[in-house]
Amino acid sequence: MKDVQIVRNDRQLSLANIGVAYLAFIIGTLCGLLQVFIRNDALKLPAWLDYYQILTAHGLLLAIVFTTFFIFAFFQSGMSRTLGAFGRKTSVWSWIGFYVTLFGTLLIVVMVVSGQASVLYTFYAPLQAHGLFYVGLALFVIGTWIQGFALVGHYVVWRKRHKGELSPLFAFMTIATIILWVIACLGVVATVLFQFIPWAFGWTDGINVELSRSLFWYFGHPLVYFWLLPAYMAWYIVVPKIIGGRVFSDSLARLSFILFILFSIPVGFHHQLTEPGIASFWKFLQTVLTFMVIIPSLMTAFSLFATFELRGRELGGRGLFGWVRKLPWRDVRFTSIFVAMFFFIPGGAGGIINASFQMNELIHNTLWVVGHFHITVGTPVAMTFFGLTFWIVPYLTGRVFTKSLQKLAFIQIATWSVGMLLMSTAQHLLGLLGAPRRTAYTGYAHDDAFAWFDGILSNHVTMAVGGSILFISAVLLVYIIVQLWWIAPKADQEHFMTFPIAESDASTTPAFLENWKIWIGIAFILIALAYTIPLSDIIQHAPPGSERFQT
Ligand code: HAS
Ligand code: CU
Repeated sequence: MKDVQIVRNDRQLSLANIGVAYLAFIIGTLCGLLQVFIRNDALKLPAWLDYYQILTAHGLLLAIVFTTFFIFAFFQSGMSRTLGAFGRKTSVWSWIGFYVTLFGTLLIVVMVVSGQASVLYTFYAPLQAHGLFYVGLALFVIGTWIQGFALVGHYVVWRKRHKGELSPLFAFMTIATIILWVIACLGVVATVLFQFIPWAFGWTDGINVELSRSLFWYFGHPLVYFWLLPAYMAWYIVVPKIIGGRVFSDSLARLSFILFILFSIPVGFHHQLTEPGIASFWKFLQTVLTFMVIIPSLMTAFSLFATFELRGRELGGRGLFGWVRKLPWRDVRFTSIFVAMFFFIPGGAGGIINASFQMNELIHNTLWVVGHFHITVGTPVAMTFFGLTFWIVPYLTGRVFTKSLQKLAFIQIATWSVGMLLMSTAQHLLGLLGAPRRTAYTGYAHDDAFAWFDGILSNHVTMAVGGSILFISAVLLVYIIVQLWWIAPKADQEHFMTFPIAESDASTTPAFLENWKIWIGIAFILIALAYTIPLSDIIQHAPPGSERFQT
C-alpha cells in the first residue's frame, strides 16, 4: 500500500493545499467573468462593488493564491513520493507554514472584499491599501517560506543519507524552484516591510514610487517562473511517464532549471521599459538578460519534442510526423498537458515581443499584455495544473477516476482551450488597436472613437464570450474535483491511481549541477550587476515622496 499511496499526514497536507487552491480558483474565475462583462458595457456594478476591487480579487486569487497553494500541494506529494514520508519536523513545519500562508491569504481577502485594498495584484504606489493588506502579503510570503524550508529540510536529510548521490529529478527541481522563490521574494519583502507598511500606517509621509515598483518587479518577473517551473516539472517528469517514455536528458533538465535560477531575477526592468527614472543602459542590460532566460524554455521545448518523437517512433510511428498519432491522445492526463504546452508556443513568442525594447512601447499599457498572461499563466500553467489535478486528487483520496469523469475532463479541457483562444486572441488584437488595460474606462463598445474595435475577433464581445466559456469550464472542473474527492468509488488495490514519475538516467549527469552554492552565488552576482547602480540612483535622486491615492 505504502508504495502506491503516500502516508496519511502527507496526503492531508497536500489535500489541504489543493482545497484552498480550488476555493480561490472558483471565486477568482467568477470575478473574471464579471470583468469581461463590465468591459463590454453589458454589466453595471452596484454601488458597493468596484471595478478595481474585482480586478484585484481576480488577479490575487488566481495568479497568487490558486497557483501557490496548488504548487505546494504538488511539491509536498511529489517529495513524499520520491524521497519518502515526511519526518516529524518536516510535517510540523509544513503545517505551520500552511496555516501562516492561509492566514495571510484571509487577511488579504478581507481587506479586498471590504473595499480597502483595490490596488490590483501589482499594488503600485502611490495607490494605497489599508496597512493590514500589506501585513497579509508579508504573512503570505513568510508562510510559503516556512513550507519551502520544510521541504528543503526533508531534502537535506535525504542527501545526508545518500552521500555522493544526485537527488531524484523531482526533488532537484523542487529545491531549485524554492531557491528561485526565496531569492525573488526578497524584493517584495523589502518593499512591503520597509516602504508600504510604514507608509500605509502613517509612520512615514511619502513613498519612493520608482523604488517600490523596481523592488516589486525584481520579484514580479521570477514570480512567473515560480508558476511555470512546477508546470515544467510536470512536462519533464510526469508526462514522459504517462506516455511510457523516459526523461530525454537528465542533465539538460537540471541545467535548464539552473539557468532559471541565474537569469530569471535580474530582468525585472522589462516590466518598466516605459518608466522614467531608470537610465536606458540598465533597461538594455536587463533586456539582454531577458533574452538569456528564454534559452531554458527553448531547451525545454526541444527536449519535450524529443521525448514525444522517441516514444512515438518506439510505438511504430513512421515518416516525418507519423509518431504524433501514436501518442496516447485518449488519456486526458496527457492530452490536457499537451494542449497546455501548445499554448505556450504563442505565449512564449508574445513574451519575446514584449521583451523587445522598442516593441514594448507599442503594447505596454494595452490589453495585449492581458492576452499575454492569459496564454502563459492562464493556459500553459493553469491547464497543466488541471491535468495534474485529474490524477493527484484521486491519488490522494484513493478514489477512482471513472470513465464518465474522464469524459467530463475532456470537455473541461476543450472548453478551457476554446474560451482561452477566443478571449486571449481578442485581447491581443484589441491591445494592438490601442485598448488600454488596468482601467475601468468602458464605452469601448459604443463610442464612435473606438469603431475599430468592431472586428470579429478584435471585439470586446468576443472577449466576453471567451470569458463566459471559461467560467463554465471552471465550474465543470470544480464539479470533477468534488467527485474525485468525496463521491467517486473507492479504488481497490489494483486500481489505485499512481503518481507518475518517469525514469531519468543520471549516470552521466555532472555532480556540480547539484552544488547549489555555486548557482546561488552566481545568481547574486548577476543581480548585483543588474540592480546595484540603478537602484542606488533611484534612491539618491528620489523626488519628494508621492501623495497617496485611494480608489
Ligand atoms: Fe511574460 C508581462 C516577457 C513568459 C506572465 N508576463 C507579463 C505579465 C505576466 C506574465 C503575468 O518583456 C504581466 C504583468 C503585469 O501585470 O504587468 N514573458 C516574457 C518573456 C517570457 C515570458 C520573454 N510571462 C511568461 C510566463 C508567464 C508570464 C511563462 C507566466 C507563467 N512578459 C514579458 C514582458 C512583460 C511580460 C516583457 C511586460 C510587458 C509590459 O510592458 O508590461 C519568456 O519566458 C517566454 C519564453 C518561452 C518560450 C516558449 C517555449 C515553448 C515551449 C512549449 C513547447 C511545446 C511543445 C508541444 C513541446 C520561448 C516550452 C509542441 C506540440 C506541437 C504539435 C507543436
Ligand atoms: Cu517579466
